[in-house]
Amino acid sequence: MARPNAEVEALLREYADLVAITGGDAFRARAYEKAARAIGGYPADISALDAEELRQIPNVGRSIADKVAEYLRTGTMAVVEERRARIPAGVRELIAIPTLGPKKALRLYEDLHISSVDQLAAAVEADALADLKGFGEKTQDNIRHGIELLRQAGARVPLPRALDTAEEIVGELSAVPGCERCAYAGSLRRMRETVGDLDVLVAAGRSAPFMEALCGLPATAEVIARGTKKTSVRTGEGLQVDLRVVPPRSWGAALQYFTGSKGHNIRTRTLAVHRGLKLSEYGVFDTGSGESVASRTEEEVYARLGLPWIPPVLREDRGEIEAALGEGLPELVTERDIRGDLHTHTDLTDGLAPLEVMVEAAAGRGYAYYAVTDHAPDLSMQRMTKEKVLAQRERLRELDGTRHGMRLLHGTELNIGPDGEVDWPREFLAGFDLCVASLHSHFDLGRAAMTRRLVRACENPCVHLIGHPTTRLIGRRPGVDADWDEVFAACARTGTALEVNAQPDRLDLCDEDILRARAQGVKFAVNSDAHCVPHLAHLRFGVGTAQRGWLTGEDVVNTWPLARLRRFLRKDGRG
Ligand code: DGT
Ligand code: CA
Ligand code: CA
Ligand code: ZN
Repeated sequence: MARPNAEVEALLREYADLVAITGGDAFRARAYEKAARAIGGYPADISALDAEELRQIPNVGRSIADKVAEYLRTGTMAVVEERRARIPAGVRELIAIPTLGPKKALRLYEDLHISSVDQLAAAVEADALADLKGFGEKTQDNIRHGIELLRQAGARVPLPRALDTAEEIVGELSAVPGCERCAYAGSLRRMRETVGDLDVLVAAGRSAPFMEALCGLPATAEVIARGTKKTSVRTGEGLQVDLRVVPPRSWGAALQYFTGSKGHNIRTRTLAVHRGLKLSEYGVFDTGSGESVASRTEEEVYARLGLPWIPPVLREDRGEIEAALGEGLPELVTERDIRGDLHTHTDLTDGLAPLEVMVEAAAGRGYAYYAVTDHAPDLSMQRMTKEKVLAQRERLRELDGTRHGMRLLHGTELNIGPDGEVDWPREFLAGFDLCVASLHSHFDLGRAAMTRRLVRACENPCVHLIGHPTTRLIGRRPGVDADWDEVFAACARTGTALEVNAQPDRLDLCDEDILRARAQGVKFAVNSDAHCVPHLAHLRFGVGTAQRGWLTGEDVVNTWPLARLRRFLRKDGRG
């Protein structure tokens, strides 16, 4: 995403929050929220646009366009500065706590002068909220639980933000004279769903110019520690970056060591010991002679241990060493293998872009097929009707095959009701090429009822794919409780695929659930769930998650040729 778009999106979101906290009208806060989404989702860099051009972006009216133009011109937005002066930043932090709304946040600030999550946690522990109106036992429990959730994810950064920062830093350091190699390692290279800190490596003869460069980067807000081997800084967004400069001959060993995971490294070091070797970030050494026997490339290092090179996404000590020594590593699905996206939206429901624009962008990604799956009527705020969806189908059939020959599938995203039933009668559903079914409500049914509900949905012959199956939101909402092994068995039995939803705050199913489902023979679809053009590119995070779940092209139905996919969609077990 273009950086100015992301900056303006963040600023407008902040303004919306501040309006809500200060008791401004809810409509106004929502208008800013919508404009923030639209600008974040706008495919072109907005920094070259004037107020008039900004107004062409959906959901951006005159007043918002003027404020954005002001920001692009001056670097600040006066209305935001005014509100910031009235409300400490920590109060806004409070509304990040699930279930704590802006009204409660303001009350906590005005009545108890609470302006940070830590202060709130302390107040709950000290039972200081008891006398506050509207903060009964249940609310306090919710707050306690919400703080816990926030803290679990808290210090960790979502994958896309970590990746943007890492790519920027690697780009800058690669341009420093004397740089032989530069890459990021750590959990980001393993594509974990959140990242604790960035680990950047440089291979060079002298370290000083790189340490200097890192400290001077625009992204760097604070230098934590500066040394000759390692320097740590913090970015303006609060992400820590550890830079290590290693001699070029140690590159492979250092990359292997700092990619981790810790668990994987313990296994590789043990393997080395069994072979009379010692493995460190400097190389593989003969224990007897102390001589270095491998260090220049990762391939060399692994080969010395009797292993093939192991893809970083597998390095979690979840059986990859055994597989590498035995039956072989899986041939992981790649982004290039994906022939089409099977879960996407348009502005007919809550997407931002019209059908034509989404289709054009999808064709630009080289897809062979593409499914449009707008929301079904039971999600009543989307106001879907039969007439609307049939009109969309007609338009879609006209577009079918006209963009680089890409084939279009007409689908819908159904809502799984509390009893496992879905929208629309069966005859009507039969008219769709593809039905995704997702949970959008009733998340607290209890384990048995939730399991029955999901199994029921799988047994529906019209349901091909369960969307974002657990409905977790990383750092904000845990997944629903169900007997997942039973659900996975139902998927395998009925030929219902499970989604690996690529939205970075979902990544649902997650890697561990994928591993469990795959063991039962379930098939998967890796989808963007795009609500605007830039979201289509989120697919890479879904592919990373699928790889962490050991999936191959054979496991993922949207890598298959269309004819085979269509057979699978008949749900007759002959996929
Ligand atoms: P994170 O930052 O929490 O998302 O996760 P990682 O895996 O990036 O962890 P980090 O940044 O602490 O360390 C980067 C890598 O360096 C880690 O994956 C493995 C290696 N490493 C760090 N400390 C140790 C250690 O004490 N023992 C071993 N074997 N490896 C370590
Ligand atoms: Ca790290
Ligand atoms: Ca680190
Ligand atoms: Zn969706």
